[in-house]
Amino acid sequence: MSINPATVQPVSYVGFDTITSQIEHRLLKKGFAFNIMAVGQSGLGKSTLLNSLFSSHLIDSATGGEISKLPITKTTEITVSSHTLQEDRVQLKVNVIDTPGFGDFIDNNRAWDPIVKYIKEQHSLYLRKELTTNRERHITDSRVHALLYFIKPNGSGLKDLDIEALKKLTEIANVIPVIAKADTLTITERNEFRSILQEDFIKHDLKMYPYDDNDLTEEELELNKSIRSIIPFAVVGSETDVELNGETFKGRKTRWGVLNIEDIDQCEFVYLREFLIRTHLQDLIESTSFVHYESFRSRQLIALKETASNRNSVPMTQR
Ligand SMILES: Nc1nc2c(ncn2[C@@H]2O[C@H](COP(=O)(O)OP(=O)(O)OP(=O)(O)O)[C@@H](O)[C@H]2O)c(=O)[nH]1
Ligand SMILES: [Mg+2]
Repeated sequence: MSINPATVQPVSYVGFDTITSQIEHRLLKKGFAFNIMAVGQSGLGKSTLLNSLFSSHLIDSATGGEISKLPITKTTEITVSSHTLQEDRVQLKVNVIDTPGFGDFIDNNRAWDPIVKYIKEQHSLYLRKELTTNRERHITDSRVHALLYFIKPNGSGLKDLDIEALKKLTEIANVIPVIAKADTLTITERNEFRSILQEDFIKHDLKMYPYDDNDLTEEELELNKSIRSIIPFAVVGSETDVELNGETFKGRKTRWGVLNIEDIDQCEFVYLREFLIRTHLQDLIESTSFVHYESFRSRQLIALKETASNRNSVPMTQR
């Protein structure tokens, strides 16, 4: 496969090795969970990518064995599967939320509604737990920390359905867009498509993750800038082992040859995984809490206050 490695790399160094043991310790002590969701049109490889993302690392929480190798079928409802992810000496609890694809209905209007509802319900669940008198010390966190949004590799840009869905989703969650099935595009086509999408995000004022807030250090801002240059990540998922020159890896046979999904010169799958579970893990969890949950929480509390004051303003005789 003749691919020029330089063309798929971010503009500058991406500090994937920068996670500090301090963060690891803090997270481990808290016993946290990381919740990741995949959303997008039907058949774009959402289920396959979720499985490929952690497949070599996932251990089933229930059985202690490796996750099942059952074939992937069409996703028909929102399903959550919990796994323990073993990374060196660190264990992370990962909840993977798979969703049915858009496009299965004649009228796809508001196809994103069940997703929006699910995300808001998790916020609401958390808020209710927070507001109980005997608040738990560690509230089980089912809020969606990362939402992978799959974009069809059509070469021309976002469709109206994507724009509408992204408008809603970026308001309530950390959205990380990905170019699905990138093996169907050449490296040049991927880069061109990426630029078109980056312009579309700006044009439609879609606020993708990561955000540059004021407390970030110079280094973190630099890292985000570099990351942003390769977002949306062009990804390829595979559940099939392929053999090439005596080596076996997760891959796909393409028009150009065999593609190894773990090879950063061939697709950005590894960048995406490192971004999710290393460099931005803590920030994804914090942004969910401080940006998205906080705005949900304040809206709910204001509404509660208004209901209470309306009730109080009704004259006693009318109560
Ligand atoms: N070429 C290519 N095919 C892929 C890729 N990922 C998945 N596929 C294939 O695309 C088909 C659909 O994959 P799924 O993972 O079920 O897609 P999905 O988005 O979960 O589909 P729904 O659950 O129906 O929304 C399967 O035949 C996969 O083998 C990829 O990266 N490249
Ligand atoms: Mg699916």
